[in-house]
Formats: sequence, structure tokens, C-alpha cells
Amino acid sequence: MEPCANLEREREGLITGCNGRIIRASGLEEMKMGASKKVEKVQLVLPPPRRPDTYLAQFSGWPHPLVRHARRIIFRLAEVAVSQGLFAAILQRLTRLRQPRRQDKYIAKFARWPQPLGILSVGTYIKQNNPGVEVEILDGNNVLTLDEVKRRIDADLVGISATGGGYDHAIEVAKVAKKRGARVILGGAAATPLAREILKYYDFVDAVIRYDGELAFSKYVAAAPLASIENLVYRDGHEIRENPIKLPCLDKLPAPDRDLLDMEVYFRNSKDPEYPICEPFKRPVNIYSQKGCVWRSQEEGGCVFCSIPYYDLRLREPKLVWDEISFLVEKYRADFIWDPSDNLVGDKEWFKAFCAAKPKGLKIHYTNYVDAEDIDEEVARLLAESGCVSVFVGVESGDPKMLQSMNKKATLEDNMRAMELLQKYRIGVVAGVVVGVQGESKESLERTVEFLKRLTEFDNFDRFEWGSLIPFSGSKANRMLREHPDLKEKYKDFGNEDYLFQLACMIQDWYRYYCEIDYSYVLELQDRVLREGLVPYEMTMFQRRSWSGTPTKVFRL
Ligand code: B12
Ligand code: SF4
Repeated sequence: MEPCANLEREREGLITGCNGRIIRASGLEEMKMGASKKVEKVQLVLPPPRRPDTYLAQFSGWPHPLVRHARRIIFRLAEVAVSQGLFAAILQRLTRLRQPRRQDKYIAKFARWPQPLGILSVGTYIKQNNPGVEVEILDGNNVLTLDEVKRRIDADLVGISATGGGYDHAIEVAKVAKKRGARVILGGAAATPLAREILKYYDFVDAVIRYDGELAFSKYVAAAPLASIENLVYRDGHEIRENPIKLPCLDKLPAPDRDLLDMEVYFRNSKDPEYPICEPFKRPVNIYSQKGCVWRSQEEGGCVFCSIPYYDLRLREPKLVWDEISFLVEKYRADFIWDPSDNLVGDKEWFKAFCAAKPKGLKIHYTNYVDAEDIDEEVARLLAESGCVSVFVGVESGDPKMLQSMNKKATLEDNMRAMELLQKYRIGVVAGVVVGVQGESKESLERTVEFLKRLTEFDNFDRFEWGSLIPFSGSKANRMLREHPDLKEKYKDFGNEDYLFQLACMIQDWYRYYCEIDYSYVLELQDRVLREGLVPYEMTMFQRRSWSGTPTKVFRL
């Protein structure tokens, strides 16, 4: 694998990997003592996500031209809101008033079945390594509403997962937790790149843990000196300290302990009639077999929209992955696995070993992500033989120039070849599409629509997931905006309480500065695509990629 030389990681002052290799660590001499109060109970929370377009969705029943104007006005207001606190407060109140009803509907449609592996893995580690500490998981994504989560906050230490969509809810929960006397830690995909901002803007957050949280959270619970806790970002007087990053070897972590959840709720959710999941499977479970992406680790690599918080590839021992799957089959009668690792077949040697290690007689089907350039005849065959029935392929665009500008490794030819091979082996394909990359124009979008129509001619084509680029924190797109000379000032406070509005404005600015069309054109095109029936159900305008391991058709069993 290529050595990591990413600009952003370089800035962060990183990093030790599995082998403990230190590339560069931010200087820290002091060894501050950790909080000494004994922790008896820990709650780990995944708040529900939110959409910056929640208020836009209210217009969906209006006549089309009016919707367009309403959207424009709302976005204009959102922009004003970013620069004027008063508007922000009014708009936020308005959106909050409308939130609960839509939120529930939205989550039900979106994805109510995957177990929250991030907080589950952290919770499992605490359970094993901090004896006597009670661990409770509050899953606001799948099980509880935001209000229920807030009502149930009651622990010495509350850890909250913040993603790009759940960021402001995470902040809301943090505030409640602090009011109830808890110490509060944030972690997860959005907390990782926004750690400093979180500590700067929210004094009720005590610390942030970047990247993998298991070891660091456990040490925090055990009151280790703060300066000794890897990945921790914390306040030291008026300073914000960032400890060096250390990424654990995945094989040394325990498999997520599903006893911390009520698994039957997840199985029940997977049968939501509004969102048919994985038919004919009844008991889907998600696991992960690797973290990271080789492409993103390379100096010139990484897709411009990608906000996944991992770089160098870390692979789990195939036998351990199959042990976990076998256990899930035995204990929970799992019949379907979703592995959300970024590209299951990216390391071919590992993938071959993974297939070879599958226990004889184990009956299980699975679905996963793949990159098209890695699909060859052997890989397609092995996928089929090992039980894969469906893959998500990020085809992203039908215009070769757009693929280049988004820095996608796969080409149009790779995508077509992958489709053909996957068809041969009867593996269903959900095709991911990201529109609105640098240089996107009406013509390039038409080319994409034409390309997608060609994909629908393959009989193993399931559907595509259409997403307009959202410059989530952690992505190159987000950095390009925040560092742009015209926009630096506007987004200097990104991450503060106007986060959602700033994100909405960033979407607009991204189009203004980097595309040849504006965002409303994309929304109109999305509506057209929807009307033409190329997507099977209403998806979020925020990010129309609600895949979650859910093929709607299974082509081979
Ligand atoms: C599975 C998945 C989901 C599932 C389950 C969600 C979940 N959080 O468990 C579903 C489908 C529900 C989902 C939904 C969404 N997701 Co999602 N999801 C993923 C995916 C593919 C894998 C995550 C995973 O299970 N990894 C395995 C576990 C073990 O690792 P982990 O989640 O990274 O957790 C580790 C660390 O992050 C950290 N950590 C996480 N939480 C916490 C909390 C504390 C207190 C601590 C200390 C540490 C910590 O420690 C964990 C253990 O090592 C990632 C992509 C990726 N490869 O990471 C996107 C990803 C996390 N999702 C993303 C997004 C945007 C969303 C949505 C906002 C989409 C939407 N339009 O609504 C929602 C938000 C959900 C929410 N409630 O906030 C983005 C986040 C981008 C960003 N920079 O914030 C990612 C990175 C994908 C992307 N587009 O780039 N998602
Ligand atoms: S989108 Fe996928 S292939 Fe592109 S950098 Fe992210 S993880 Fe890697």
C-alpha cells in the first residue's frame, strides 16, 4: 500500500497505524490528569440525522414552478441567516417546529434497520475493558426519536456520535447531557474533522475523540491522564490540545456485541412496508470487515465528495469475520449481511483469502460496496460463489470528464465492464451517482441520464441512488470552499450553531463556484428523474443515497 501523504492528515499532525509507525505527532509535553470522578454508567448515543432541506420538503405538494421559487427564497433566507444571527434563530425555530413529524417519516423511509456499529463497537470495548461500568446504547437512528433520546439521557458520561447529517442533533443532545451533569464526549465522522470547532463553539462538550473511538473512550472512562489518550482533543485552559492519532488493529477489537441492542427491533424495522428491505431476506445484520480506502490514502487520490473519515486500509483477519457472521447466524438467525466497508474487493489477495475462509456449509447471503476498476472475471465469480447477491457500485457519472474532475479512479469503461461481469454472475447492481462535481453542466448531466438508461438495460440492474454533492466536513469539497479566498470569511465559523444553514449555503456556493449550473437546476432534474421512475421511492434531497444494503431485487439465490 502507498505510504500515507495526505495533505489534510499532514496538517492534523498524525499518525500511527496498526504497526505503531509514527509519522508525525503534535507536540504535547504536559501529562494532564484525567477526570477523577468514577464513571459508573456510560450512555452512547447516535442521534437521528437531519436534512438541511427539511423545510424545503414542505413544498413537495405544491405546483412545480412555485416549488422552484419557494426553494430559491428559502435558500436566499438561509444565506442571510448565515450572516445574521437573528434570521438564523427565527429560521431554526421554524424548522424545529416542523421537525418531529417529518423526521419520523423520513427515518422510517430511509433506513431503520442497520445496527449503529460505531457506538456499538465503542460500547462493546467498554463492556470488556472497564469492568463494573454500565453501558447503554441510545439509537436515535433506528429505535428512538430525538425527544426520546433526550428524555432518557442519564449517565455520568455520555458519548455522542456526530455525522454530517446528525451534527446539530448531536449538539442538542450534548447540551441536555451537560445540563443533567454528565461529562460529554463527541466522536464519529463529522466530529473527527470538526473537533477543534466543536470545542471552540460548545463549552458543554468536554472532549472530542477523532477516528476510532474504542481505546480512547475506554481510557477516558478509566480516568487516564488526558494527554495520554490517543485521538483525544480537549481543552487545556484556553488552549485546545490535539493528541496524536493511533489507529487500532481491527483484529484486536472485539466484535460488536449485539446484546447491547434489542435485535428484534432491528429485524422488525427491516420489514417496514414503506421501504421494502432485502426481500426475500428477513433478518439482515450489518458487520464490517475492513476500514479505509487505498485510493483515498494516495497523495493524488480520493474522490472530491468523499467524507469518509478513514484513509489507510485496515483489514480484519478473514477467519474472524466469518466467526462473527457464523455467530450471528447461530444466535440471531441472521440470513443476510451488509458489509459497508468501502470496497470489499480493493485488496484482491485479502478478498481471495476471505472467500477461501468461508466455512463449508454456512448458508448466508451478503451485499457490499465495490469499486468497478477492481471487478474482473475472477472477482465476480468469487463474489457470487461466496454468497454475494448484490453490490453497490459508485458509477457516479456518465460523463468521462466528470469522472476525472471528481477524481474517481474508475472510468466509464470500467463501469460497463463491471456491469457485464456482474450480470454474467447474476449479481444485482445498485449504481451510485453523484452529480454536481466541478464543471458539471446541463450537457454532462444529460450524458449521465443517458448512461443510466443504458444501465437499466442490464437485467441485473436494480436501481440507482442519485446524490447531489454535499460538501460534508472531511471532504475535499468542504475544504475547497472553506479555503476559497472569496468564501473564507463566510465559512470561518463553520461548525457553529448555524451549521445546518451554512451547509445549505455551501451547497449553493459549490454550484456557483465550481459548476456551470446552479443547484435548483439539479433539484429540477432530480424531480424529472423521479417522475420518470428511475428511482423506486422518495429519497432525501439532502443526499439521495439511501442505500443501506438494501437490494430491491435479488437475482440469484
Ligand atoms: C453504515 C453507515 C450508515 C448506516 C448506520 C449509521 C451508523 N452511524 O451506524 C446508516 C445507513 C443508517 C447511515 C446513515 C447516515 N449516514 Co452513514 N455511513 C455508514 C458507513 C457506510 C459505515 C459506518 C460504519 O458502520 N462503520 C463501521 C464502524 C465500526 O465505524 P464508525 O461508524 O466509523 O465508528 C467509529 C468511529 O467513527 C468512532 N465513533 C463513531 N461514533 C462515535 C461516538 C463516540 C462517542 C466516540 C468516542 C467515537 C465514535 O468510533 C467508532 C468505532 O471505531 C459510513 C462510511 C464509512 N465507511 O465510514 C457512512 C457515513 C458515516 N455516513 C455518512 C452520512 C452522511 C450519513 C447520513 C447523514 C446520510 C443521510 N443522508 O442522512 C445518515 C446519518 C445517520 C445518523 N443518524 O447520523 C457519512 C458521514 C460524513 C461525515 N463526514 O459526516 C459517511 C462517512 C459516508 C459518506 N457519505 O461519506 N450511515
Ligand atoms: S468515495 Fe470510495 S473510492 Fe472514493 S475516496 Fe471515498 S472510499 Fe475511496
